[in-house]
Amino acid sequence: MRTDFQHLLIQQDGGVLTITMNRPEVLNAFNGTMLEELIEAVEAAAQDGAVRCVVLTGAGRAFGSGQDLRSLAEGRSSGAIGTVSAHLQNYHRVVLAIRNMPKPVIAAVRGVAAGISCNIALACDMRIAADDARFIEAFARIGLVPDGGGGYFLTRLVGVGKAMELAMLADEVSGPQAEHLGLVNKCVPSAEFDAVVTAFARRLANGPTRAYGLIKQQIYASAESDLRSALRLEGELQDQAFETEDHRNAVMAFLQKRKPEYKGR
Ligand code: LHQ
Repeated sequence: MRTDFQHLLIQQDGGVLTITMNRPEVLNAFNGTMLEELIEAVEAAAQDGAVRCVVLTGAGRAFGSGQDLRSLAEGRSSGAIGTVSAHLQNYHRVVLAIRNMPKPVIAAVRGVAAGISCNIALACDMRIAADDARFIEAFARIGLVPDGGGGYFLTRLVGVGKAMELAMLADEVSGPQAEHLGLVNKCVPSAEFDAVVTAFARRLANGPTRAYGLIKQQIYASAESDLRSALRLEGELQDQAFETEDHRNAVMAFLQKRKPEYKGR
């Protein structure tokens, strides 16, 4: 995939692809270019067989501060941004590309994750926060509703009552509070953040990638279906997992009392 983006840094280390949103002077707020580049990078990562885990993060002291409000105001007055729902479709492409990608996507959040940046973190499969993280559903502060899938993700991650509070009051949630609420998988001291994210991502990148893709389908479909449908889907997905090289090799490794090595096939 190409790496010469204007507002993204791309780094590949083994099977781990790190995408860093890079407009630190505005806490990585989204302008049109960064949004288009993120769509391209996430969609390319999904297609790239050498990528087995994606880490999404921000440069500098933040994950992201949401829509760039200056470029929104300019786009509105010039007519470049028409209806907001049309503009949102680009964000929806990012959200759907993350969810549909058949491999794990982790958000690594240090500092602020506000507005639609917060909700893009919630769209990822898992989240690791530093203890200086600040999650803010900032929308109501400017008279808007959570977008980028916020209403959907919040209700599923923290339940209806807490989702309502976070969306209406738009108060900051710290890293430790986010861990307590189930908004993130873990919160770690800032000094250990990079090492923990790297170890977590490497572990996923060295795992049974095909099974991980099927697990994503299973977990997300099961969150919205009845037991009978979930059991039917489980059978279909297990048929696919059962035929993978990683499954066969892992069973052999178990029987021969050695550690399995997953090739992602
Ligand atoms: C920014 C931004 C920013 C521009 C910090 N834009 N410059 C809505 C409508 C339409 C379509 C799509 O979707 C959306 C979704 C949304 O995301 S709506 C929500 C948009 N985001 C916000 O409302 C958050 C605005 N920012 C803030 O409230 C604060 O900056 C936070 C709480 C994020 C961080 O506060 P601090 O740590 O105190 O940093 P700061 O405010 O000093 O910001 C640092 C710089 O970044 C500053 O620029 P300056 O030149 O003064 O150093 C800010 O102006 C700039 N910045 N967020 N979204």
